[in-house]
Amino acid sequence: MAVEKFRGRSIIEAIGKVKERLGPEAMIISTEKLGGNGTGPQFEITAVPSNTGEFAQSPGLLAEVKSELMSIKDMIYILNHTDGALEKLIWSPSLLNIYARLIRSGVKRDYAIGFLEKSGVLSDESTDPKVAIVKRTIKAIKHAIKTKDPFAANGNGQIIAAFIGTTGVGKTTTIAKIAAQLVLGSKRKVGLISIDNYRIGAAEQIKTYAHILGIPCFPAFNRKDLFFALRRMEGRDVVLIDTAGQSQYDMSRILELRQMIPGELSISSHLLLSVATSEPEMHRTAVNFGPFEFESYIFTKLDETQRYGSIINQVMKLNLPISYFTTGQNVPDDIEKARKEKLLSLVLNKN
Ligand SMILES: Nc1nc2c(ncn2[C@@H]2O[C@H](COP(=O)(O)OP(=O)(O)O)[C@@H](O)[C@H]2O)c(=O)[nH]1
Ligand SMILES: [Mg+2]
Repeated sequence: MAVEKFRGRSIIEAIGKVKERLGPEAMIISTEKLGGNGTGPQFEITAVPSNTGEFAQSPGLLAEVKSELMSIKDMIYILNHTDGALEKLIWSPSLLNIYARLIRSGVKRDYAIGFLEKSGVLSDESTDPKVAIVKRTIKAIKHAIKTKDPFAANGNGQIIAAFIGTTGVGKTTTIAKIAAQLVLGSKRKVGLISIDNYRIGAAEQIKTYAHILGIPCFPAFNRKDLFFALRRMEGRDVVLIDTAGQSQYDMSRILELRQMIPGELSISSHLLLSVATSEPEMHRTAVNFGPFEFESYIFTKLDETQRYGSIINQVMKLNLPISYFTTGQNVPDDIEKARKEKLLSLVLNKN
């Protein structure tokens, strides 16, 4: 294998030399910070061209090397998206690699560095490379995320859950999916209520789903209706409350809806956020729906993006458990209970 070493006063200079000689697809095998008095070269990069003979004869080996190492192209991407922290990363290509994956998924730089710091891989240079680095980083991320199933039978009687979020985020569809799972999968007795305080006709859509599942569904246009509907649902194990007509920017409507859901009843709220929306909008929604003191996030429309870092960023900003991911328009199939492993595989996907 045509391994070559390149030295530079800065990492950028060293990378420039590799790129010039071996091209942007060259793979970095190792990086090293050299000792010395600061006048000579400070960094050394060991690299191979990606089409080198041995790799070309064995495409499997190339794929394997590519999945663990980083190309010059990726390295340049990282250089353009990181300031300051890079020096801590350069001693290990696998460290750079996992960092690059996080950044490419859209995980904020500070959070990505934070995970690496927590896992200890930045300070402990004796860490057995590759496997340990990936494992420890994954562990640190898992530690920072919580998941929760709001409908796990808890022996405490009826579970009442309201689904909140911006119009179009997927509330009604998600309720239909969850109701179907609970009815068909877990044989639970489920009832649906649709709060529609602006009479925009949202009840029709959910009524159709209720009809298909053979479960009761009542509309509620005011607090009195809601009490009435809840009384009629007394024999139900789980009551799912749909809400309609809220914009994340319309605080007065959000607060009106909040007032309709009485605090004295133990109704938990769950906030739906679409991963297809921009991150500032996602966070704004979470803040504006704050008065509900929602218990979990449901991230919707995972099928509409390829960057999942915003989920991690949101959870880091406001740390609440994730209950579900929805992955498409099909009712009831396109939903799954949130699992940390799933989120990690999305965020660290090989790209
Ligand atoms: N691609 C995709 N579309 C979804 C998903 N969940 C819901 N939708 C679609 O988003 C649109 C709005 O959904 P709806 O449940 O009516 O949103 P609501 O206004 O919050 O009740 C519908 O066309 C749904 O089919 C999802 O996970 N992926
Ligand atoms: Mg709806």
